[in-house]
Amino acid sequence: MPPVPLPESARKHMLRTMMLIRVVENQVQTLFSENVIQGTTHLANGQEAVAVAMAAHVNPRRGDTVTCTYRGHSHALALGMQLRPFFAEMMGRTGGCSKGKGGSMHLTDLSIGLIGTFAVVGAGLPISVGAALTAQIKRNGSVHLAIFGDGSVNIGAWHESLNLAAVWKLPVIFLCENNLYGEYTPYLRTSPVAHVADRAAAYGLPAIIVDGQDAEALHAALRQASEHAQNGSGPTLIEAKTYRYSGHSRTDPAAYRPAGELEQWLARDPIQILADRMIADRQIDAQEIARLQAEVEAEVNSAIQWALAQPFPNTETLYEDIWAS
Ligand SMILES: Cc1ncc(C[n+]2csc(CCOP(=O)(O)OP(=O)(O)O)c2C)c(N)n1
Ligand SMILES: [Mg+2]
Repeated sequence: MPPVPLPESARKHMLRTMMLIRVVENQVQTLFSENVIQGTTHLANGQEAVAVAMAAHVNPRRGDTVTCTYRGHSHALALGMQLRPFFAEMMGRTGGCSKGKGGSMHLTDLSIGLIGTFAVVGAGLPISVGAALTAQIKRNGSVHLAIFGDGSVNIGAWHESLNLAAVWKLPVIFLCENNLYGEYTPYLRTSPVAHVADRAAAYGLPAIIVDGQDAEALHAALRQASEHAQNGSGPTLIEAKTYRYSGHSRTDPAAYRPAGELEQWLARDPIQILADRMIADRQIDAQEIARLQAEVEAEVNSAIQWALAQPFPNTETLYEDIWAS
C-alpha cells in the first residue's frame, strides 16, 4: 500500500511522537542497565511508525480497544499514556499505570483504549476478538485492534481468532509487526509461507502488506482496515514489514543477524523517512527538529525524576486489584 500524504499537523504529531518513543526507549535501556528498571524489557526502536499510525485510528471515546504484546511501550505512548505513570510502572512504583505491579510487559490504561499488553505469545488476539464481539452486539461502531509479532502466527489462538472473527465479521484489525525474528529465530525458519499476509486467504480475509517504516503508508492501510470494520465487512490482516534495531530483550546482543542487515534497516529509519518528506515539503527544518528533540528529552527527563520519587507498593496492597484472594 503506497503512502498517502497527511495534513501537516498530523505529520508533525506523528513525527514528534516517534521522536518521543525513541528517547523513551533509549532511557529505558539506560535505566535497566542501572538496575532502576528490573525484570525484563523489550524495546521497539525501529518500529515507531507502526505505533503512531495505529494510534491515529483508535478512538477510546467510541469504545475502541487495543491489545498488544510485551513489546508494547511504543503502542502505549502513541495511544497517549502519560510519561509519569509510564516510567513509574517501568520502575515498579505506585504512581504507575498498573500501580507498579505490572511493569514493562503489562502496560494497561483503559482510558486510552489499551486493555492489555500480553507476555504470552498470541494471547491478545482472542481478547480483541471478544472486544469486537461486544461491539457488534452493542452496535456502538467501535473498532478493535490486536497487535502481535510474526512469532505468534503458529499459535493455535492466532488461527482460532482469525477464523472466528472472519465467520462472524467482527470489527477487528489484526496488525502484525513482522520484524523478521521471533526471539532468536528468523520468521522463514518457522513459517512455510513468505508473508504472514498469505495466511489471510485461509480465512477469506482481506490482507494488506505495508512498509512498516513508512508512517503514512501504514496510516493509509489502517484507514482502509478501519473503514472495512466499521461498515460491517469484518476483519483485515495487516502485515507491517519492520525491524527491531536491538535484540529480542535486554540480554540479547542479536549476534544471529547476518552482517549488514541492521545497517540496511537503519538506512530506512521511520523517523528519518517522515522527517525527510516534511523537509522536502518545506513543513519542517533541521532547527525545528532540534527544538522538538530538546523538548521531548526535557519531558522525558522530568517524568523520570518524578517516577524516581514515587514509593514502591507496600505489601498490604498485594491482594488488591486481583480477581480472587
Ligand atoms: C505461548 C508462548 N510461547 C513462547 C513464549 C516465549 N517467547 C517470548 S517472546 C517470543 C517470540 C515472539 O516473537 P514475535 O511474535 O515475532 O514478537 P517480537 O518479539 O518480535 O516483537 C517467544 C517465543 C511465550 N512468551 N509465550
Ligand atoms: Mg518478531
